Amino acid sequence: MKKIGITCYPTVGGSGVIATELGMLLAEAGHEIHFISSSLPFRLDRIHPSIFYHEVELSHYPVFQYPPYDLALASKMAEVIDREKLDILHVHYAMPHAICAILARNIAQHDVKIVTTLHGTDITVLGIEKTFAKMIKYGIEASDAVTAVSKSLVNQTQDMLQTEKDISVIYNFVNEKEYQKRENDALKQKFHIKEHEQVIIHISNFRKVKRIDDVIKTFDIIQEQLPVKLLLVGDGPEYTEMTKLVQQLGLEDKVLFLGKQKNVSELLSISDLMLLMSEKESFGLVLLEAMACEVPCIATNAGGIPEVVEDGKTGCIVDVGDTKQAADFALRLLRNPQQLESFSLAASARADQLFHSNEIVRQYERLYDDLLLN
Ligand code: GMT
Repeated sequence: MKKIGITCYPTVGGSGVIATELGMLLAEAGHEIHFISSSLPFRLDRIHPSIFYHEVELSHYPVFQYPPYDLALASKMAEVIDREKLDILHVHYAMPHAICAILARNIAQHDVKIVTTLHGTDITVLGIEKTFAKMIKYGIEASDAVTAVSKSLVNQTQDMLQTEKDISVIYNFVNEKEYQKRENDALKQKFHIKEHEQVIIHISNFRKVKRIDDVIKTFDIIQEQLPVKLLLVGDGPEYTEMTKLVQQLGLEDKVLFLGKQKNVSELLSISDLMLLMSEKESFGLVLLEAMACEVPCIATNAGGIPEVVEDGKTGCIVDVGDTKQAADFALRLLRNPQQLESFSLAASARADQLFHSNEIVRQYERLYDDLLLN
């Protein structure tokens, strides 16, 4: 049994989902887990006697123009390391979590090992800014072990930050109990989707990098030839622009904006195809969620996506911006029920074989074991 601290962005996003699911599975495997974050991680929905949550409290002392969150986090981490005698502090995101963890390790009396997991935007967006690049590099190099969620992210990190730090790839995973196909025709009816209509789904945080306009343009080509509906799930900065584009194209009856949704596995279960047209994506957790629910994916060749989707077997990989190729492939697949079925089964088999939570959790446990042996 190990005592493991976990810090992540608790609110939204794939990194928070992975950190929380990992904590819950590690607790089920017999470890003691201490979440240290500014609010309760949103996926922390199961009660377990070995899971503890330590809230980082912000000081609103009037001298501070900005409440010093990073220092409050480091100080809480140091307190928990010493009081709970943590063996490992596993942080998700280099900025600022790795830096805070290193500061906490210096402050604490008890010996702890720092593991940093890179999720993508910390490198692909923040790493570009010179102000942060040096600090991210420091956070990575001073960690005891670093993992990234795809090979592509390892290469990008090493190129961008000019670091020779050993970074191991540990892929993302999904909670298989939740992400599986469940027939639900009633849900289709609730959305007024007719039985013969096929469903295309996109799920994201509606940031510009997700290129949702390409999703809508691809859908526009498809809907000219087939009876289809598009489910747009999520919310974010591009939401309003996208509603305008749908109006301009006259697609209001065929595109359903669902906003943020909790039970995406139910929506995936009524979907025939996923579209993810991002220009940056270190992994694309929604692709794996879709695959686990037997939904083939059409996605771009950005970042780690080709490591998740197997081109021609579980979906199709297109160039960023190539809406025509994406639509051509979708039309071929949707018109051929047998091929669609074989892609669906291949997608769930790949999710099971390459990204099963049992195997991924084992990989993290092996990493912790190796660190504590040295
Ligand atoms: O994609 C986002 O904007 C959210 C971000 C996050 O913090 O969750 O996602 C990143 O981490 C996910 C979990 O590892 C990956 O699946 C996403 O591909 C990655 N996003 C980007 O690289 C843009």
